[in-house]
Amino acid sequence: MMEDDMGTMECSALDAEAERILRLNDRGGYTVPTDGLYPYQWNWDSAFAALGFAAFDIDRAWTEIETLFTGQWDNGMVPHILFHRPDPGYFPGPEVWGTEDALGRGGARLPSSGISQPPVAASLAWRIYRADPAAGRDRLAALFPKLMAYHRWVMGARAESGAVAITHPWEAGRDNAPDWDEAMAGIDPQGVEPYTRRDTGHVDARMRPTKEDYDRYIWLVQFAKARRWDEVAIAAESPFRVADPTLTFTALRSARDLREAAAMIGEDSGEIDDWIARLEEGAAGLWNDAIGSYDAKNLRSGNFAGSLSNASFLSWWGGLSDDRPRAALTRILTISDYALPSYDPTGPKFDALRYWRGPIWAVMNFMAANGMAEQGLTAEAERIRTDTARLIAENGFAEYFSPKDGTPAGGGTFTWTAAVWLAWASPSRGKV
Ligand code: 2M8
Repeated sequence: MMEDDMGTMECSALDAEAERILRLNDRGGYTVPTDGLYPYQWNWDSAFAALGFAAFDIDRAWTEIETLFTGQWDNGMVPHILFHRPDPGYFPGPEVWGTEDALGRGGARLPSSGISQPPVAASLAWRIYRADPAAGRDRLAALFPKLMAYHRWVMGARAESGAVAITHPWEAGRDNAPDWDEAMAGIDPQGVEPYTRRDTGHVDARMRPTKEDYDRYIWLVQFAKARRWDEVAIAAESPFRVADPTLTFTALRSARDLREAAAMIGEDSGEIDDWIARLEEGAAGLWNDAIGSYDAKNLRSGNFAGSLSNASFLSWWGGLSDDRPRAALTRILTISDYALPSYDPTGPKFDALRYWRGPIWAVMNFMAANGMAEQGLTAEAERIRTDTARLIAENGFAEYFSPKDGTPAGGGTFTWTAAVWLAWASPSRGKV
């Protein structure tokens, strides 16, 4: 759909609906991804929620990120979930994570998970600042040391190969992506305590990870909990350690945006320059010639996953002008009715509705396309933006969408889909 194809009335109705969804999912200072299925504050969802709020309520946008950082650990880590208020509708809850006496948690005041997520907060905070510098200057300056501590943790705890590694599939945010299949197969989930999934009570099980996946997710949580969430012990002993394009490219992008923020505030950026150099080198190591794209790498075996994913196309968002991924991108855009699928539709593991093994995710489209536009791939970027708008206009603010026919999947009235609409996909807004 080109901009002109959507009537002004339809567009403003969707703008209003997106705003309503953000308000609906607002729990007072933080936003849940969607009611029921995800009743807590998630790290990267929240940063995107802030971006959405910035389109109509800049103060509320800053509050969202500030609340996220109230859960920051003493070691700088920002958890992937903050359990502000108990809710039995989600598994695994705080008692399963058991982070109370975690090394690194220090005086963190909030119950939380023990792992992190793609570090997009710095980039989105920078974007929100640029939308209204007068409103954002002091708020960004106050957040800056916290953002620096977060990235110091990312670089210190996870960037031993230059690229940024995950210790659990949930850290990549792409929970059941084929990227982790080899590393997950290396886990024997013996000794997992009995548990009851809650997600399949909210959403069709065919759209969710399998039981084999969940056994391993919980096994990895128990493994790290038994080590008091000690990053050094986990790095030395866990069977699961995978260098991930999502974390690597989002960390690289955030480092570049932090450098801009440092210049604005008048802070030295020497440390950030080092991070950028290390991450660029690490990113280069994720290039997999065999599939002509960036790829995840199992740091235990040294093997690439062989997975052409939507995260593969975040290299432009990471600020790399490398043109090599363009051939794969052109192929994916040509064969897809809607872009960008989370996994190559011609690949052996493609599944149109199963979560991160095929479906389209608005937040990934936002980052991929904005990166492409910045690097001169304007036609590709516009194709992805109009596809995102069409998916939402035709199917609503779903968690994700089938790349075959746009079928909405997962949860509905979804915060980050609404946010991406307001900040970027909507023909009328798109101003953040
Ligand atoms: C999904 O992940 C959570 C675990 O973190 C889950 O399935 O329970 C992912 O899509 C993740 O990227 C996202 O942040 C989260 C909340 O939307 O849901």
